[in-house]
Amino acid sequence: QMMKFAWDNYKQYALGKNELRPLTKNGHIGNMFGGLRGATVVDALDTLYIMELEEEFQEAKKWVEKSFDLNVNGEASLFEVNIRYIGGLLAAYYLTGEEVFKSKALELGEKLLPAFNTPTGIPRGVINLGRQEMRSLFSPCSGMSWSWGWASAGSSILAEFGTLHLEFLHLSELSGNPVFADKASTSQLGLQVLNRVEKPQGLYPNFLSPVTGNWVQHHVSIGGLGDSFYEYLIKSWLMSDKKDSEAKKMYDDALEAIEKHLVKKSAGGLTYIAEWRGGILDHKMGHLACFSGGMIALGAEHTGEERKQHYVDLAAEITNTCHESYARSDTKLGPEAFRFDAGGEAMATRLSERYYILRPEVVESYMYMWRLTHDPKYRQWGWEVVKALEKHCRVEAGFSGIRDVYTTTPTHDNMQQSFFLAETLKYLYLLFCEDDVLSLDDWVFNTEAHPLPVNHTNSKA
Ligand code: DMJ
Repeated sequence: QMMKFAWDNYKQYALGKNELRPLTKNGHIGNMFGGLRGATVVDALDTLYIMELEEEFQEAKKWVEKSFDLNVNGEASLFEVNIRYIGGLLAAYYLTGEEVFKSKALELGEKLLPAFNTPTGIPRGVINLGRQEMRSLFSPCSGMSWSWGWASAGSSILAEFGTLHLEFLHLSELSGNPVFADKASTSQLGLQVLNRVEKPQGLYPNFLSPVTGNWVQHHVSIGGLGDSFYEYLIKSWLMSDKKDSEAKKMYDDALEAIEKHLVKKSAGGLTYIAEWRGGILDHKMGHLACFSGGMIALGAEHTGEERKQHYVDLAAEITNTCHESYARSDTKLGPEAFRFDAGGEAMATRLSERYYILRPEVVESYMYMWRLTHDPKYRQWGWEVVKALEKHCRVEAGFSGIRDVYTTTPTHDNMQQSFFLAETLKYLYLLFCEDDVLSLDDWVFNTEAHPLPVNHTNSKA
């Protein structure tokens, strides 16, 4: 019902725009997708399908067939286009077998390739989606790429260039063209650049120069800027039916370094993952970092018996801390970031970190922890989130983020994020499904919760 409500309102007030603004009842386009439209449609396709919202799925499919225009000319985030659009289209194709999703995914994938034309092959973060061969006086930037203006010294971001290969491997698989896999596979990145460059204490900093292949700044985080790089290492291995041993080794080594240098316990007994700035710890966890409970749980299932319990415990402790960040707020929704210092534990201490934008990471970890342990507390915690969303985020025409989780009368931010339909609602739904609905043995979820099939043919080779 929540999904239907979110979709129906998007359809009524914002179909074809990227997101719904539920207070003003209009659409939002934004500047992340380079002129592409319908981010919510593409992000919602697989969730509608999985939830058997047949009529709504057909509405979304019809929009993709009739109105999804790839002939655009604007600056897009390579990462966001990949995880939301390519991921969403691929998942819709694999679930339904409908050719339209496959052909759109391949066409869009082609448009992203020029981003990899750098001295190291590490892509830049921003790409102009106009066709390169159409470059002219009127669209001189078609096919060109840039680094984000805010990223230090023209660097590329770990969580962006490290979050491409799941989707790109499938683009190669579906097209028979190895170019996608060659550009983005873990082994390419791993062997050629990341394995060569020295890692401070085994940690991966967040900023790397696509020109020299060296780190630009020593900020390490399992939250924003770093997060899905680690996620895609373990998922690469799983998606390859456990054949991509290099990705597994990179994941194991990275997790060991993270545990050694960043995992801490607060005075009150909460386990958290701190951030690292040139050797100094920042005792803060972002909401984004809360996906890590689920990731460590997923990895634990496939670890040797002697380490398995250790990682199950670590995943449970981190998930518990993230639950505390929700439980300690007045709305029972968690802040964008929370700290562990004299000011308190698992609570935001800065005004600017008190907001909640319908993010999925905490319920994502509940879903993985549930599937791993079947401890009913994860379903209870998920249900607390459902109730809180209904109470504080549901408005007349959709769901909205809130500006302060520490007040029971929060103001709304007037934005229904597309990832709310792609991820938050999908993970909540799966938390209450049987384990064979999108079994973790057969599917890996990309970082936007779009399911991609495990390549079981590998095991027959
Ligand atoms: C999503 O777009 C993805 O999960 C991404 O990896 C991180 N942030 C958002 C949701 O919070």
